[in-house]
Amino acid sequence: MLWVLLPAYNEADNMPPLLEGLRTTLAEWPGEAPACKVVVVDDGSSDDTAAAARSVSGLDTEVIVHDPNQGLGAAMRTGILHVLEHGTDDDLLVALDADNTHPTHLMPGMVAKAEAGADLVIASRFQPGAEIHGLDAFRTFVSQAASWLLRVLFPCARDYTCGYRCYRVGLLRWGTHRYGEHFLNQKGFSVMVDLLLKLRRKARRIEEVPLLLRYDLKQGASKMKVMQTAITTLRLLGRRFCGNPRGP
Ligand SMILES: Nc1nc2c(ncn2[C@@H]2O[C@H](COP(=O)(O)OP(=O)(O)O)[C@@H](O)[C@H]2O)c(=O)[nH]1
Ligand SMILES: [Mg+2]
Repeated sequence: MLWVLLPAYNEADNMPPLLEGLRTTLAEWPGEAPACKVVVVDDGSSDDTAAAARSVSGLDTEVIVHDPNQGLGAAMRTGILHVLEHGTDDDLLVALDADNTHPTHLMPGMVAKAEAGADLVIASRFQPGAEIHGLDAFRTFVSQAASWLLRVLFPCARDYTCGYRCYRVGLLRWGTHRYGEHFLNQKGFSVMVDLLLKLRRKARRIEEVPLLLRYDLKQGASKMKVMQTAITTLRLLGRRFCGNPRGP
């Protein structure tokens, strides 16, 4: 089973083209397409995100609606715990942004790497062949700086912050056993870095594929508050680097 997790906050405009793209990707999957369930975690959006997600036919889509705006980390937590409850350890979970900037046609390549033995596959902006369209210079610099810093402190990947990843469900289940209530305890965007730093302790193989980032297709503004995310993430790295791998 392939689970596709979409954390979404006010993505009504982006959801239909994204899900239509996913439907096409599944129809054109090389070889036999995996059975696929889509889980949208709508963070109590003030637009029609949930209705937009349900409007696309031909997919097995479940929409979980949160109380308004609990944050990206809370949405990832809800979605991952849902998959752990209903999925098996051999299933794969692909998480990606719901803003239609992460092309679904990268999924077959990511899934193929996972099926060949990778525990975690990252769609990476820093892998040769990656293309970035429409991201401003400041955001590009911040993600580049994060990559440099994290590669020095915790070498295990090149792109630590991109949300487009394929996880083996068994690896996520290990995370819940190892970290208990502290697994998935970040409320905001730092969830991505935190999840990778935690899972790297168990993942035997973390691999990356070149990301095609279509920021030019995004409708609406980014939900990320760059300075707040940078500060939260730096504080998190400080705690992790000073030897508190499990803690809050
Ligand atoms: N559920 C939920 N999703 C969020 C929240 N903030 C952002 N997201 C989603 O997280 C993903 C990343 O946010 P996005 O605006 O694309 O950030 P950017 O790609 O870094 O500019 C998108 O799918 C958003 O809809 C939130 O507070 N709750
Ligand atoms: Mg995005």
